[in-house]
Amino acid sequence: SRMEADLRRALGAGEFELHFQPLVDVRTGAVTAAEALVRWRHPEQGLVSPADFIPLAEETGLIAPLGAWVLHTACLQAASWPSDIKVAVNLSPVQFRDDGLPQAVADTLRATGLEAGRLELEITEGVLLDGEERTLAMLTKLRGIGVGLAMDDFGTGYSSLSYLRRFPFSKIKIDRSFVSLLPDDAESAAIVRAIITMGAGLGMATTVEGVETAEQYAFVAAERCGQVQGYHVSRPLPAAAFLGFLSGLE
Ligand code: G
Ligand code: G
Ligand code: MN
Ligand code: NA
Repeated sequence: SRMEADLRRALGAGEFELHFQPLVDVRTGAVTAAEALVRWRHPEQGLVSPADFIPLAEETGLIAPLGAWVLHTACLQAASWPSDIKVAVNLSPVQFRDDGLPQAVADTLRATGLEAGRLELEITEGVLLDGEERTLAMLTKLRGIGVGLAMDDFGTGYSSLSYLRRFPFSKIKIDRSFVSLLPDDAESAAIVRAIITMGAGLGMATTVEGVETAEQYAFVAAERCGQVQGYHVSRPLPAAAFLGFLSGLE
């Protein structure tokens, strides 16, 4: 297709960039991490959302070079940040299906000089459908490298609580669909509270996504989630603006 050719061209032309959305520790208010979110700076269409090109990249196999670029660039940039700040990178289920992934992650850490403990890989529940043995082997290899593993969009799709027990995740990211009706909606409040409690009981960090208001922030902070991510703290920012945010200049 035309967009496929355009996507291929864009990779060569260096039209992709990463934006970074801060994650804040609710106890200290400090930024502890940033999630890398890819954007396509298209010469005619302007900034294109990944929702509009990741699916095509997955269908065409272009996600392999694009995902490698994202991982390398996120690690390289994070290596220049203060050493207490981690970077989180989203992995497509297609990348997860590649047996070479653990080696590629280890190679990227070595090439960029980023300490393994500062990289967190975000995985959606979809990858867990590939087969339990293979998934467990892959996750175990990745954890063996020393990177963090976050279960992204938790609570959507085919979540099973047993996944959390069986697989070595270090973090749960509570999907923003559970946050949008907080703090007034009793059902949402009960679900968010229960997931935070469960994460704590399983020794996993929890990040609440999609926190847009001061009231939502206060609710999840009172429930003692680990971190908060959302427009109330900051939108995803270009690299330079993220560094400005860190220094309190924004
Ligand atoms: O930032 P936002 O609206 O634009 O992202 C939309 C979707 O694209 C989200 O589901 C997000 O996880 C996904 N996404 C953003 N960056 C990446 C990336 O680098 N790789 C993959 N696989 N998905 C990404
Ligand atoms: O699917 P994943 O959780 O990786 O992607 C995060 C998505 O959520 C990105 O598209 C990001 O831009 C978006 N996002 C981040 N914070 C907020 C928020 O506070 N509200 C909404 N509606 N979206 C958000
Ligand atoms: Mn994510
Ligand atoms: Na998410």
